[in-house]
Amino acid sequence: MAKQLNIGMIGYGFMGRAHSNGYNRVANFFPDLEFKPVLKAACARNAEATKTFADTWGYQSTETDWRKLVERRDIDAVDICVPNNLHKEISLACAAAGKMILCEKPLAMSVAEGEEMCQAVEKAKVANTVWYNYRRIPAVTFAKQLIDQGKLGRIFHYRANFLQDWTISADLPQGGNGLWRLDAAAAGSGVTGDLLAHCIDTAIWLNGGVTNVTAMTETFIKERTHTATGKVEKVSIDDACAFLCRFNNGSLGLFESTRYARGHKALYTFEINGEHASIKWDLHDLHRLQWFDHRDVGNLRGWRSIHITDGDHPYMGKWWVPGLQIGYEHSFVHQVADFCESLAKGTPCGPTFRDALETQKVCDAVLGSAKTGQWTNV
Ligand code: SOE
Repeated sequence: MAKQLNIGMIGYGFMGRAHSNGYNRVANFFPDLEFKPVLKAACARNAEATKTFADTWGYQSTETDWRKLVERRDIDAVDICVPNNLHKEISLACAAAGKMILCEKPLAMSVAEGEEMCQAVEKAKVANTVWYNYRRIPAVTFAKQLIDQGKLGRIFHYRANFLQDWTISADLPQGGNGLWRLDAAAAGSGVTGDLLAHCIDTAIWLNGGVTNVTAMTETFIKERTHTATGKVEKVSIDDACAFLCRFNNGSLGLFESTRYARGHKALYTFEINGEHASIKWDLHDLHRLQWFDHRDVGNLRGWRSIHITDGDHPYMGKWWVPGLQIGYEHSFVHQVADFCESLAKGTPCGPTFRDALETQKVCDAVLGSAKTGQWTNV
């Protein structure tokens, strides 16, 4: 009989749904886990909307004050799915109450905040993880295995993009549901914290730490109506960001993100060039890993497109039969499964707050460099 892991969810937006789906499906596909999530309570300020969310996803109860949820004795783990400016306060309260934390990315508004959060969870010794979900797309996890096995040899280049186009209209307000991502007071930054943070997390995981960066950012639409005040206010987020970096292993990095790439909805791609082989991955074709191996016989050498759906590919043995693929939402199921497994083993579930702080450090260095125009150490 599995032990219950009682979840308290704060927030009910897009991510609240993605995480709830992960909790709901995990036991069907990972039946041997020692812990099974139970959706105990959902919490948000709007009582009616919270009730609808709770009924839709199967939460047993609702709260409208996150402090009450954190204090509840029947909650083991709190999922923080609210705008970034609330991550720190809620995390500190959870740590003080001895609750485990699953926090939406990015960890915090700044390195200083993130450091405080790390100290709080480490002092309280509560399990913690940050939802950088793309690590757990099977093709990305497989790339990690290939790199760790040394199949690429020495790595020379790491290239990543995250391109979207949903904020091009000047009529789009800042602030409010979904649109808080455009409001620096709630989000901290624009594409750097929202999109590049994913690319940086994956890059650090696959290729190790970053030494220094040089960056540029742009805010294309300088003023937008604020949903809360109804007034036209200055936009302080970065709409686009590009940076170069050096990794600790001597390789060079090139990263770009924007919400102004007309035609691209969520095009996260990366390419890694090593001494023996190269890897390419594309979120729009997420179950494929492109692989080029210079050690192949010369006249057969070329890019292979590996369909990551076999039982011996990461996570895939848990799903359907070989050849049948899974999607975006499964990365969250995998993170829940790994969190439950690490609880059983008493090991950390990466990315922990401390791991996510490394990403935060790169983000802060990128934004700092864009301001000064100087190379900046991480
Ligand atoms: C923004 O549009 C967003 O939803 C991010 O907030 C997510 O983290 C990313 O995975 C998809 O895009």
